[in-house]
Amino acid sequence: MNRIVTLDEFIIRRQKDFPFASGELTGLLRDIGVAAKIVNREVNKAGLVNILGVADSQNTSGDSVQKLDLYANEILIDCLKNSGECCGIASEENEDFISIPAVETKTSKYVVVFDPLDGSSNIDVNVSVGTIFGIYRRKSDEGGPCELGDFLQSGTALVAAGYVLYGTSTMLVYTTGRGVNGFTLDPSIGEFLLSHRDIQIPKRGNYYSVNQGYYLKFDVEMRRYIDHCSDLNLRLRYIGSMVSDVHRILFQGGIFLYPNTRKYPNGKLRLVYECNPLSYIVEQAGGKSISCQLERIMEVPVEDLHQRVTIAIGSPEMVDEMKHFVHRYSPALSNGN
Ligand code: P6P
Repeated sequence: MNRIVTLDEFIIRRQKDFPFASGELTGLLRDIGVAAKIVNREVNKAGLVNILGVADSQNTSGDSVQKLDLYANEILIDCLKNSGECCGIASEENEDFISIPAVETKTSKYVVVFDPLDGSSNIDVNVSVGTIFGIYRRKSDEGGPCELGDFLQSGTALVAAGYVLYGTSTMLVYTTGRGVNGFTLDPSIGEFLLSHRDIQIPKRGNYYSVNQGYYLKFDVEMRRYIDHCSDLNLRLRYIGSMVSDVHRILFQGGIFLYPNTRKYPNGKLRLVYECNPLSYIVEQAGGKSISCQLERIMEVPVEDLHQRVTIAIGSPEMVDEMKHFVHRYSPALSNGN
């Protein structure tokens, strides 16, 4: 039987990989793990305690906010505020970033971005949802409050990224730039246990994940690539929760697409707290992540906290194939052949 390794033990052991680590990143990751356990407890009983249903508010995207979104947001903010390990937070649920004052004399060199509960429209129908997070080293002077520029860093500056998937089991998957590891929550002991060491995405897979309902609204090159996936008899799997859809592809191979549409000319998904953290994880697992305009997601310049971007993320050979279709069929890129 494999030795049991808890998330805490793994994080602390991996701290040795970073010779100059001062333990702050370790503390941050552990605090996020605690927040995930608390959110998990409420997600798992959401139907019982009347926190379902739409709160009477809207988030920055104009989406109606589920009560559980607000709850998850508050839990994550509280856990990170009390940790003293981060000096600022940017969340999908908050218009502006939140500056966290130093705890006593302790200054922190990290900021955290997160989507507290991605896919929350699925909560009421008991479909998986997830938390996505990314951690940056601040650029501003450690002696003062964090600044907007600390959050407008490209994905290549991420120090760590991860997600929590509240599904048939609750998993936390993260990277600090030395591979990707997955931990499954054992509710009987309240610990995340190492269950998937050094995750590698298959070079190709039998799944493609896109909202087929928008097919006629996609650009021709995207429609041709989706037709190609269908011609290959790939299986369409799309549940409207990015964490769940990308998680399947990370483990079984495939490609997830959210191209531009008339409603979302720049794409719907958020660069800072959805696409960059998930792209870091997928690239660390050997995959690729580009925009439908063929830019590497992690190199897209970040100009706004809630910036949207198109995305094609997953198995490297399938992302390369999609690039070929864009070159061949995009009026802007094709040379008429
Ligand atoms: P659509 C959930 O609202 C989300 O942000 C992602 O988790 C998901 O992949 C996408 O939007 C679903 O969007 O337009 O297909 O309903």
